[in-house]
Amino acid sequence: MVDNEDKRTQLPQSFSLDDFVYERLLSNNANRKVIFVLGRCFNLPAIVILEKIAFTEEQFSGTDDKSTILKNSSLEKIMENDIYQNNFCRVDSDLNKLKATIIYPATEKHISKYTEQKIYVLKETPELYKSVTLPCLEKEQFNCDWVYNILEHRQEVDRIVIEDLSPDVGFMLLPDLKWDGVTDETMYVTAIIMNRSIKSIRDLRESHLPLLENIKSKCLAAIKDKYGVNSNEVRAYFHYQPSYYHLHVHFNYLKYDAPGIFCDKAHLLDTVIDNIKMVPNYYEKATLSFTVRENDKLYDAYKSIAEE
Ligand code: G7M
Repeated sequence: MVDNEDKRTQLPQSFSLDDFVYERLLSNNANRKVIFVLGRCFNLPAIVILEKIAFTEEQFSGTDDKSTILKNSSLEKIMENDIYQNNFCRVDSDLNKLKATIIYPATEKHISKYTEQKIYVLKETPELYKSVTLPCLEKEQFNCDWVYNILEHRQEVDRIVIEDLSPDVGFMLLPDLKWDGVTDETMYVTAIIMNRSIKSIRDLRESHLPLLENIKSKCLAAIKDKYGVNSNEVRAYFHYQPSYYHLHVHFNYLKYDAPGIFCDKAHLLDTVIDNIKMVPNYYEKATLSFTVRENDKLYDAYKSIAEE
C-alpha cells in the first residue's frame, strides 16, 4: 500500500460513507463501542472510526416529548423470567447518532496505529532516548500539519476555547478530535503550546515551568467557564510517548475513562510540574517507561538493540 504522508488530498464536501469501499476491520473495541475500519475512498486508503456516543442527562430529562429517548422508543423482547425482562430498544435516529472520524488519505502509520496488536512495555533511560528513541521518532513520527493549521488559525478556528499567543508561555485550547464537542459526560479538550521546539515531556526543564503553570491555571479556568466542570473534576495530563511530537496537554472529565489515561502512558500535569520543581532537569535524567505496539518502528528499534 502506498504511503500518503505527502498527499494533501481532501474529501469533497459532498462526501458520504457510500463513497467508502470497505476493505477490512482493523480493530473492534467492544468495551468502548468503537470500531476501526480500513477501506478506500476515490482509490486512496481511508480509515473510518465509528463510535457509539454516551448518553446525556438531557436525553431523559428533556421537557419536549420529541427530545427524550424514552418517549419515542419501541421495545423488542429478547427474554423474560420472573421479574426480569431483556429487550432491544429502538430509539429515534436523531437521538442515536454515531461519531464518525475519517482519516483520509490514511498512511501506513495510521493503519498500523489502529490495527489490533500486542503491546509491550519499554524502559527508556536518558541514553536510550538519545541513541534510539530520538533518531527513530525524527524519522518515523506522525506529521504535525494539523497542529500548525490550528496554531496558524487555518483550521478549527471557531472551536478555540481560549488562546494565549505568547511565543514562550502561550497555547491554544480546543476540543480534542476524540470528543464530539457536545456530550458533557465525555468532555475532552487539548491545549497545544505555541512553542514548536518542545517535542514531549522529555524536553521539559525548569525554564518551562511558567508555560506549564500558565496552561494549568488558564485552561482549568476556561473549562470551568465554558463547560461548568470544576478543576478538581478534571484530569490534566501528557502522553509519553505521544503520537504527535509537539507538546500538548490533555484535559478530560474525571468520570470519563478516556483512551490513554493509564499509568503506562499518562503523566499528570501536576506531577510533571512538581518533579521539575524538585529536580530542575528531572526529565533529562529520568528513566521513563512506556508502551509500544508490536508494529511500531520504535519497538523494532528497541528489539534490534536488545539483539546486538
Ligand atoms: O497521543 P498524543 O498525546 O499525541 O495525543 C494527540 C491528541 O491529539 C489525541 O488526543 C488526538 O485525538 C488529538 N488530535 C489528533 N488530531 C489529528 C487532531 C485534530 O486534527 N484536531 C484536534 N482538535 N485534535 C486532534
